[in-house]
Amino acid sequence: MEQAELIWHNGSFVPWDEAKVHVLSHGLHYGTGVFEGIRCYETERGPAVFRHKDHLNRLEKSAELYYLELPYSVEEIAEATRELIRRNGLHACYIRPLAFRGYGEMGLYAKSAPIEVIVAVWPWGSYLGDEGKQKGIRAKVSSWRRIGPGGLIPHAKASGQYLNSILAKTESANAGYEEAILLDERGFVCEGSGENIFLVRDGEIVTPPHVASILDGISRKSVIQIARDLGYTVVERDVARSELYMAEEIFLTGTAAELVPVREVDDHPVGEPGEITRVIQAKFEDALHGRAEEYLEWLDPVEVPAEADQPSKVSS
Ligand code: PPE
Repeated sequence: MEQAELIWHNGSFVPWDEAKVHVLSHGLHYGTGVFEGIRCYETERGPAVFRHKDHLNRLEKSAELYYLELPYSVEEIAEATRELIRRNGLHACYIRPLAFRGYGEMGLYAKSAPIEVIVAVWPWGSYLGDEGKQKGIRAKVSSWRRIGPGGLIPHAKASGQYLNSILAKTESANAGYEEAILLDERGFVCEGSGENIFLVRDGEIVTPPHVASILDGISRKSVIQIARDLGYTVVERDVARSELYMAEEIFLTGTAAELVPVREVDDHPVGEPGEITRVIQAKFEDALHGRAEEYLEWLDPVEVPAEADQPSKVSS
């Protein structure tokens, strides 16, 4: 991975190589952590973080769902992040806040193990490749079902839960596909290993609902709004697996991936990225990069002092 100079760790800005934890950190053993994936984009008005507050509110909610008390407020983490981006001299980057139970007590009810919080930022290009964003990717329905509400909390973005995504992603990558699509425990379409999913059926846009164990994606929410503003009908409803093979268009949305068309599922062709996908992708890219006036409120500007206005590293 690409590195930056500094990482914010429990209130301090520390050199990248010195941001360390004890091997008996609780989160390492039990997955007791919650995190976010956020992006900062270079815009005409300077670097800006996309839906910063929404992501941090979800972090706070994920923590609360797992009884982890965040020692910093959303506003404190937001300010630390803006400062971290400035100090690292970055104009576009991926942002990874993580809160986890640290070192101090083992066992499952380790109330006295402190909660540590870090924010790391680094340049990270297209998650599923630039070519994938242009031409679409090949996906495979996973043999692993998405975690269900009977055992975990699909709405939380929690570290331990990602073993499920990793199983699915590994299976699909080993089989030569670029992404996995997981079904929920009932057998309906849920989402990608790290993205929400949308289909076009009879000109209507369809996406699985909250009860299908999805992560309530912020890109998903943004794309639903953009699509409706453009005049498309968006329906949140259960989607049968076979609809993946009959869809006119399919695309995935996520912070790391952004909007990525799917051109093939389980070796059934979906085809080249279709018109609806293209139109929404273009508008979404405009929103991310501050080129869409109507969505400027989604961007949290990182004010960079004029003399420090020299990008040392820039990613798209
Ligand atoms: N579902 C899952 C399981 C998921 O991990 C993500 C984000 C989404 C949906 C889309 O959510 P949103 O980013 O709010 O639109 N996945 C993050 C982690 C990727 C990683 O490999 O790490 C991300 O995109 O940052």
